[in-house]
Amino acid sequence: MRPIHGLDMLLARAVSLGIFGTKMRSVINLPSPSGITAIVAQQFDVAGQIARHGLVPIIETEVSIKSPDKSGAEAVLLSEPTKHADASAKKTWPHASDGLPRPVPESRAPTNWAAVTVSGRPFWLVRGQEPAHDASEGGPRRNPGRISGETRRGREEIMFQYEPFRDSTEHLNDGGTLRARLAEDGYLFLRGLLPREAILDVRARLLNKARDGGWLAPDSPLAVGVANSAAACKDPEPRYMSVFRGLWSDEALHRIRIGPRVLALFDRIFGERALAHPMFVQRNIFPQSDGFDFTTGIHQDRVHIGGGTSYAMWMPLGDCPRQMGSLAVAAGSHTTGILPTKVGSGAGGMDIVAPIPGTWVTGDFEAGDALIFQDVTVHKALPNRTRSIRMSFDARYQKLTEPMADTNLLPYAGCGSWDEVYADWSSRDGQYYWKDLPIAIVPLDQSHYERRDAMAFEMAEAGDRGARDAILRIIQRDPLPEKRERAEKLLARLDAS
Ligand SMILES: O=C(O)CCC(=O)C(=O)O
Repeated sequence: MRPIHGLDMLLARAVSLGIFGTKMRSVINLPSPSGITAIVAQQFDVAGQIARHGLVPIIETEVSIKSPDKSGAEAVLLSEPTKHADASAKKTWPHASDGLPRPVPESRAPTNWAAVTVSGRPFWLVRGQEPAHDASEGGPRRNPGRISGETRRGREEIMFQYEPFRDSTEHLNDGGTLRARLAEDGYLFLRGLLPREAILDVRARLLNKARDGGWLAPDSPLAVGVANSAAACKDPEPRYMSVFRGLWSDEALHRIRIGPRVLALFDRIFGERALAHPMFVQRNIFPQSDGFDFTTGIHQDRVHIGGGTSYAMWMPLGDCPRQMGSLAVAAGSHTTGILPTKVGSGAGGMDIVAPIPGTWVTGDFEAGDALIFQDVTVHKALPNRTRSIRMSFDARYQKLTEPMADTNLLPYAGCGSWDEVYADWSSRDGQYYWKDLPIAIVPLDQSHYERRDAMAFEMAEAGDRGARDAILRIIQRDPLPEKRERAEKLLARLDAS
């Protein structure tokens, strides 16, 4: 490779944009041992520079298919990369009889990659095969050549292929087209719905609180939001909630979802007056690591939101490229009704178990972009593979004339009463805005949670830690003291096992 001038600056910029890693390619023509050794050493040198920025380098040295002695050159090449690996990695990096590295099952790499660490840092080597289709996923159709991504559930890696979002920005002021697209796809992707500066302002307010709560790496710029990995935590763990309460109560955050641009958009979509639910979710997703994963699983919102038909607006608080864990929706999945769920770590401690209809779509978000989707549209988050906390909020909207489930009138679970939420606000603007509205309030259909809880108890009794998130939710949120007590005992048993 030719020297890359200004690489450190470029890498720092890549980190700030949430880039996950890099790929470098060198081509070998002849079986020259000294030349090949130099090429591989150069790749590992540059990879070290890349890894020092926290990015994952992909090293790709390959023999040209036009080489006059292709197999000779490959034989020399195959012995090279292991020379640079840690002793521990060498031990766990088995080779097949053909000399090709085999995937290391314990690694974080997708299954078709072999991983090796050098000086304790991960380097990933592409093995050069297409991933096998995981039939058990039964998911949406794959589209080779499109954006690829991975999701990690436990130790499994499942490869998905994503289409890009259909962009509806140019139809922002045309309620008829927005309605037609929602009816067709179940979602709308809108660029620049809100001013970038307004979102970045809310982001800075929340990051300040996150830093005070110990969530951020002390020596990094606030705006990048680099996580303190030792503080990684998730909703509803007590150590998450103690910091989160301050974030969720932030007055600028509350106002942004009920601002005139947002409400006017939903008025246009509905063709009548829209109602913003008082309850909404603010999410802080710490980076995925070997010991931590809080990637939102595949789900539909209807079971959690209830009432009539509602629509979510998901908005990252800052730029959110796919690598930071942006949202993906299964376009067209909204016509299939409510799909069966199992206990999981997804929204409300549930994940969908049925094959997913539709086509997965996703994209990179910039501050101010919004994704709107119906309450039966299947969706999930991508894993956060950056070093920063992914901050976002998702709020719900419906026609004022439709019924709303009672739970949407409450503050977020664990955040106290509305008076407590508003206690530190500097103005009353936006407080109790729903009080005088003619809302038909109905009870939330709890049957989905009841099924989840029965399943979680059964799993926890059998020592299955997959029930832990659901058990935590019962402890924090269930109104029945005897149920909470049973969950507490089971959690203690799970954590001791
Ligand atoms: O942000 C996430 O991780 C999940 C968001 C989500 O599930 C929703 O908006 O309904």
